[in-house]
Amino acid sequence: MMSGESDPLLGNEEDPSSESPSEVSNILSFSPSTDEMDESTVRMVLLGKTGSGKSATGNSILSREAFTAQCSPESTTKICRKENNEENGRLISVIDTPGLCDTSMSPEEVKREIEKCVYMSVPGPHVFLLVIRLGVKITEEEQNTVKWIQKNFGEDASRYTIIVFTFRDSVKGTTVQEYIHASKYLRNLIDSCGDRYTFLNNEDPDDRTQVDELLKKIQELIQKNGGKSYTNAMYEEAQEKIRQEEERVRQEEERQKEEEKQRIIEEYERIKNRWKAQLKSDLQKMVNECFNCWPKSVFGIVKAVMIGVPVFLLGASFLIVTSPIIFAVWAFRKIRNKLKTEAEYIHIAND
Ligand SMILES: Nc1nc2c(ncn2[C@@H]2O[C@H](COP(=O)(O)OP(=O)(O)O)[C@@H](O)[C@H]2O)c(=O)[nH]1
Ligand SMILES: [Mg+2]
Repeated sequence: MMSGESDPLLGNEEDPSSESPSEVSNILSFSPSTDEMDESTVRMVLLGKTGSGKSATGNSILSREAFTAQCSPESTTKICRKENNEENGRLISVIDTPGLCDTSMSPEEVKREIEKCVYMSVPGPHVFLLVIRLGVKITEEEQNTVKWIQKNFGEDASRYTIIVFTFRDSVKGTTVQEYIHASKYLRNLIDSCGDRYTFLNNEDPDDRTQVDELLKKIQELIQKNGGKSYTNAMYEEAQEKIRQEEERVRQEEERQKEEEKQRIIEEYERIKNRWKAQLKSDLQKMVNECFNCWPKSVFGIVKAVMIGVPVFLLGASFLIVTSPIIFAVWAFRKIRNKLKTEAEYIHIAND
């Protein structure tokens, strides 16, 4: 799966509450048939990505077309299906599951269906066959599928897992051993599954040695586990761990949200107080400036009055004092001129 794309498996993990109690109890109330209770039955569950060859592997093991193996990008197996076969006097029960990255099913549906396999194989599967296709690049989607299995079935599941590499025929020019050992991821995966793996070419149903080898490995594993199978309790424990982890993540997210909220409130208060202080200081400055201006203005007015009034009074007094003199001089000169003119006239007349 490319990063950024929605992962039906991981998406599924985010909502444990999506399973209604009634659905879970339906699964739990699954009643096993007699063969499942038979201690000699070998119970195996096929897990893996869509198209990895799960159904074909089931058919190879059962030596018949029990499941529909199809070359389709979408899984043809929508529900867990169980098929039995007798092999050397021993009953083999194979459960085929939907592809873990099936795009035609919702993550909830896939999870619900896959978890049925545990209850379908009561008292529990002896082995999980983790099917991985050879010859194609191990994608992020493939890795997520494995992660999903490890997470949902828990750490215990690896003790019951055998990796089945299908499409053995597609590896050309190098041995399959060399092929898988060239990948660090596959080496680590094999290591985490106790070095248990095998190869299959499902297109060669006549080659029984490959199936016999797988059955031998399954037998060895059962013996190693003392005949015990993976149990519902282990599954429930793994699910409880997931729920606890999800709860922890939810609480962590809530705590982070709360912290973010507090940080925003504090930031808001800090900005508000800064602006308040700024506004207050600006106002104070304005008031101070006004008060500083006032005395200057008053002094200016007083100064103008004190200088202007005496100057005005002086001017007015000068005019009052000088104007009669000027008038007298003017009148005297006027009378003198008149008298002079009249005297001249009389003089002329007397002549
Ligand atoms: N060449 C080759 N084809 C295979 C092998 N295993 C499965 N296939 C083909 O791969 C396709 C998908 O297989 P299927 O079992 O339906 O995959 P599932 O989705 O995992 O169940 C089918 O066409 C199979 O015939 C194999 O080992 N070699
Ligand atoms: Mg299938």
